[in-house]
Amino acid sequence: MASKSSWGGCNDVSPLWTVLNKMVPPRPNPTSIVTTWPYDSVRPALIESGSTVSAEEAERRVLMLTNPTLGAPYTTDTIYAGLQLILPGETAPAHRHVAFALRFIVEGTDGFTAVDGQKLMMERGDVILTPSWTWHDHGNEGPAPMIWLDGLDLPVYRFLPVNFAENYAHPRFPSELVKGGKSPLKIPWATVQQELDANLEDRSYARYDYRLGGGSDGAHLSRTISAQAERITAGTASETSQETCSFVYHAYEGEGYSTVIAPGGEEEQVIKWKARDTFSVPAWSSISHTCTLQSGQAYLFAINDRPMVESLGLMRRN
Ligand code: GTQ
Repeated sequence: MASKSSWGGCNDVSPLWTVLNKMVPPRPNPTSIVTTWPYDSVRPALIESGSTVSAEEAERRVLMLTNPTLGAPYTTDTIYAGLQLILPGETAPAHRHVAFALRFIVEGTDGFTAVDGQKLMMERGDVILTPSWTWHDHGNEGPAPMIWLDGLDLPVYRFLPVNFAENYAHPRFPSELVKGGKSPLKIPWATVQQELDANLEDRSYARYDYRLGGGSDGAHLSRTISAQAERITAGTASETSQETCSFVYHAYEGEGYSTVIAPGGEEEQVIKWKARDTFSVPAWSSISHTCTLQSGQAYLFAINDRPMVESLGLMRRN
């Protein structure tokens, strides 16, 4: 049972005036902190999990990226992320849940996600969507481990406890390979990079917001979480931005660092990254990305909570 509160001889009441500043703070006040998951550290652990537990047994063989202040399922206050491994020949059995999931493919070839009968092959940099309540299973028909970043809206269900799941009666939901590989549920990296690289000479920085249907006026990838990609030219930095969104960043290509000032903190944190590293950025952080390559471009992918922040009328930016 929860601890009892009382005041003035009355049970189950508590004085607001002792906590008002915490409940109604002078600025956005996320609990999560900037955290980094260098791929060089996570990958060996993930590979080790491959010899400890099978994908079938684990159902989803994932190392969750847990924010140290909050634990699972929080990577930021609103976003869950994890790195999932499927070894050659394995299947992660079919299930469906209320939670929305997106995946960003990190390594491997000839892996697939089947979503409601559509079998989608996955390549590095692809984003694959699993909308709420769609049957999905994963498999690896290639010769090497398949690893991807899962992004889900699981923290939402801590205050809206309506997420639930169902297992399919068989490991795989019947699916057919999608002809030509094109599906509204798959956004290949090439289309994203093409957008980011438009006017490469004139713009040292570009941001692409993933939207359903690919255009700039489509809906966000879900009603809770979505994604963006950013390009930074060698030797340059992006302008500093501050939004009431939180982010799980994942470096796709290149090298650089991000400077982050979390809300309320004076201190600037410098996060060094290279391809395949992941880091979390709490809401209302000031953030700027620098590419330290001698030439070329760095590309960052990020899961964000923009849809819910916008739809609730909570979007603020500097
Ligand atoms: O692939 O369905 O990382 O349900 C966490 C929960 C992945 C999934 C996760 C999930 C999934």
